[in-house]
Amino acid sequence: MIRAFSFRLRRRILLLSPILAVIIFIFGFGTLSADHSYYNSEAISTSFKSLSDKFDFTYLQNFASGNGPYNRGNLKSATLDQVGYIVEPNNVDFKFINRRNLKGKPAEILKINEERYKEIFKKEITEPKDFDIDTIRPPKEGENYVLANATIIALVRNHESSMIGKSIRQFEKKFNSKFNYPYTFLNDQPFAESFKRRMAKYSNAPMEFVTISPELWNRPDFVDPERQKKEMEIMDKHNIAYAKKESYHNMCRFYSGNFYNVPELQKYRYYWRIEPDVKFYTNIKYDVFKYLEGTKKVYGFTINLYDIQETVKTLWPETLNFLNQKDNYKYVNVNGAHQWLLENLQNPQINKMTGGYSTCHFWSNFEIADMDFFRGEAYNEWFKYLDSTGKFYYERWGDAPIHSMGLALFADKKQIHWFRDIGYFHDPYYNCPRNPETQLCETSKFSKWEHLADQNCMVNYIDNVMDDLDAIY
Ligand SMILES: Nc1nc2c(ncn2[C@@H]2O[C@H](COP(=O)(O)OP(=O)(O)O)[C@@H](O)[C@H]2O)c(=O)[nH]1
Ligand SMILES: [Mg+2]
Repeated sequence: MIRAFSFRLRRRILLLSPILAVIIFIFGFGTLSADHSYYNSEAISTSFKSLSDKFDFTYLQNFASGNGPYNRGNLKSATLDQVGYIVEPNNVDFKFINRRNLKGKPAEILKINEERYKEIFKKEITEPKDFDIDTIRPPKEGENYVLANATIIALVRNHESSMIGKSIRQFEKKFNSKFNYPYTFLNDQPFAESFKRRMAKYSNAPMEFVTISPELWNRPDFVDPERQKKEMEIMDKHNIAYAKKESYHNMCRFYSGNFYNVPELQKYRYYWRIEPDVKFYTNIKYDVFKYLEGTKKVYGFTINLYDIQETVKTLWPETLNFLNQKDNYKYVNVNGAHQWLLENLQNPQINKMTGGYSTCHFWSNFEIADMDFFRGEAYNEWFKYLDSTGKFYYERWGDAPIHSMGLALFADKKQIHWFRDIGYFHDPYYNCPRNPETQLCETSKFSKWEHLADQNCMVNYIDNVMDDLDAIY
């Protein structure tokens, strides 16, 4: 009986097999393709986005049963390989994906990137196209113009009056005389009357002179002075600029996590940071603050470069520590510029020392940005953690890599803007566009010194982060 039954059943199955095959094909393929959609970068970025918004991980359970090809370990490595990140509680990690499929030794990669940089700069550009710039033109004589909620920030010392004066002269000519945005001068020492008088000569805009409180400026008590001294000696022996200068460490920490807490800056949202002895080469004929506001962007930069790896040896590992504690994974923006933080082709020796961080960063001596981003919970919680390590002193973490890493992790990459149209110089690097409004710099030149060509990270940003280079300019 059993035999006959099983034979009949087998025969029936045999007869039905074409139909079954179709059913399996339709349903099976549907499920399979659903599985595969998990590995599709579009899909994963949306699912992860909703994931971090709602903290809903149920969609992962299909893959997380521990059986078959979708067990936890495989899921993690497959996800990292496909999309370059995994973001779950106590399981946050990132990986660089060589999407351009660049091959060769670092020197060869550099050559490719240099040529691409030059090629990109050949294009003549004018103003951003993703906003109606005509609505944010400078006011005409006598016209009532409502300014954005913004200020020009300059942290300076009394003895830098002539150098900051040089910057302001150009800055006024190229931009601010058209708008008269107010200045906020910051200093850890009281500004001298002579300094204030001198600044008033450079601009008609309102000026505020602020002494930073010691709580926001000085080394915090939990930093061990003995350890600091020891570490500073080591960095100094390795020729790291400013390694032993405590005031420089204070400055970096202040700009990293405290400037937006200065009481006099609470009334402002946007700022443009300027520094002594910088140059502006382009006549800017629109309100850059209203541009950020109107496009909902939080940060604008001009120069993008590598850092001295020894200054940020453990910044990335500490950041991963932070993201893998409590529910801090939720701060990661899955549409962030992570890949740029991890690029490892042009200067791979750097990533080896930094635990994976490329050291690519926006050069923060030029910033046009939204302080509310830095005031937000994600950036602040992360900064508090970093500060608690004392490594603004034991290492020499700069405010530029800190701002940049925070932006790349917690902001959407679309909220970060390359002010490609603004010609700018801070010794020894340029952003010099082919723009009819640009004068006195050499188009596409990156550095005053040829041997610094390998410090340029702009192409890595363009190719690993920007979706469409031509969409904005
Ligand atoms: N008030 C004050 N400003 C400082 C101090 N150290 C640096 N700065 C300012 O911080 C900014 C960065 O310093 P800078 O010397 O230009 O550093 P670099 O651009 O990294 O070489 C500049 O605007 C300086 O004027 C300091 O001890 N006190
Ligand atoms: Mg400087």
